[in-house]
Amino acid sequence: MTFQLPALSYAYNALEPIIDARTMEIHHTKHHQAYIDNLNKAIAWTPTEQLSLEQIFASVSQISPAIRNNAWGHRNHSFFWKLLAPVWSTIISPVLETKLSNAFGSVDAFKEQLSQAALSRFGSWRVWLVKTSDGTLAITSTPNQDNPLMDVADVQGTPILWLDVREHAYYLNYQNRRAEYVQKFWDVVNWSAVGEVIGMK
Ligand code: MN3
Repeated sequence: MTFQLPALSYAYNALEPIIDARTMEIHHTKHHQAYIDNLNKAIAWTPTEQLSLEQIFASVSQISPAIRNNAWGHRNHSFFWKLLAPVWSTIISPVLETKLSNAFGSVDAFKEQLSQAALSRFGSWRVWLVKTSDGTLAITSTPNQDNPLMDVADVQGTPILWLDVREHAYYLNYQNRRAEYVQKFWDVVNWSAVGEVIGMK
């Protein structure tokens, strides 16, 4: 199976002024594409070539780091694009607001806790909102391209939302002002998509 870059459901400039068109284009066509190219290169002429992404993840302990990192990079970014929407184009539903408030105190407290988690990590960490196996919501972080779906994750669960805080996600617009990027990120979250994922098992 050869993996291909998924198209975005919005234009590169759709998230301006929070995320600029150039950053989106580079992030999508260079960074995400690179994960896909490296994944296709790593699986070529190996038995893994016959597997779907889900099958690759299911046997993650038996596959090479190159396949593992690039497969997750591909999956994480495909997911990330769906979590974004034009500024204030979606709202938090009452059901979602209740779930977030029950777990974190309030929606603002949830945003604050996830932002703090994102800003307190250095290097290649990812910060996630996950739904754990008992149905509760939790914030956790994973190194590199790892994911809370992996059996090696400290907190395992279904990813609901993650925030890309690598420099390539914001540097053109924000340079060293990562905190400002994290703060403004909330204005382009696709709350409809987040609500849908939370509703899933
Ligand atoms: Mn990225």
